[in-house]
Amino acid sequence: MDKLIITCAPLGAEVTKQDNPAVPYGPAEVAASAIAAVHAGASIIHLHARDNDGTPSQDAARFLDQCRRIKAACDPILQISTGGAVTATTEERLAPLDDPELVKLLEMASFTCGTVNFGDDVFMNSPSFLSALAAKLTARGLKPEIEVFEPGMIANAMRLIKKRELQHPLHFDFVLGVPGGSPGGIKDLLHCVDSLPSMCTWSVAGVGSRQLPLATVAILMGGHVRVGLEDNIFYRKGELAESNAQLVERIVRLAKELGREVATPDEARAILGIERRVEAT
Ligand code: KMH
Ligand code: ZN
Repeated sequence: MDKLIITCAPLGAEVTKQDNPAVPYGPAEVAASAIAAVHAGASIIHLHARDNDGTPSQDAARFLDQCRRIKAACDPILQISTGGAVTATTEERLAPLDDPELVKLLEMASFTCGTVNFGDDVFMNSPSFLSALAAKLTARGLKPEIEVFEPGMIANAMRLIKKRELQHPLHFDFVLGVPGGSPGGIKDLLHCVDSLPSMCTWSVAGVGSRQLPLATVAILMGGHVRVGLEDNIFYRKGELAESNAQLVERIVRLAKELGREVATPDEARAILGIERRVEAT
């Protein structure tokens, strides 16, 4: 088995400080939380941005500020969200990829491969948006992380491969347990994994109470794991997580117990076939 890649998603567009005060807002808090997660064992940071008051943002300058602060302290693979919030326009979601200073610091970007109900909302990812996003990521030399909220999105990714809009080897992240998407039972994860061609890599981001059981199964199966407050604000039932680092530390402990070594950022680059774009500081 490859070493285990741990991705941390320190904040999303949905959970707030009202849900858990450890959710970071603004570049300084986001960077501090991400740096602690890297020191705990994360090798990929999946980044959203928020204004200091918590409003979700796709502002390139905010992403750039976060990325510079993180890169000054450590060297994870930086992956920005192109999903943003369900209220973001497609133009807003693509805009950060047009900032050359930001793109220099990135190695990946998220790529949700279809439209899905998302709680009481709809997360729109039309075929024309997917083609535009694929073209942009290819032009920028960024590796997509194919976010799969339900298994139909795997078939969508394969259609884009067939049309040569995406290239193998693809890396998938199964985001399971969002109301409206796959419920995130263990059989749901097995079905997703079984649907992938052998050259693909995958991780799982279990949402809420699905985080720990799905992460444990992924460690045992040779997949990779995403944790973080974007997906889950609890450490265990009724107990809020103290930090992103705490959630990463638990995965590192579990991996050790289960005999799986944890990948460094450079080892994660090698596993994912990513060529380093930025010299480590
Ligand atoms: N906030 C969700 C609507 C991504 O980062 O690409 C979308 C999301 C996926 O979080
Ligand atoms: Zn996200």
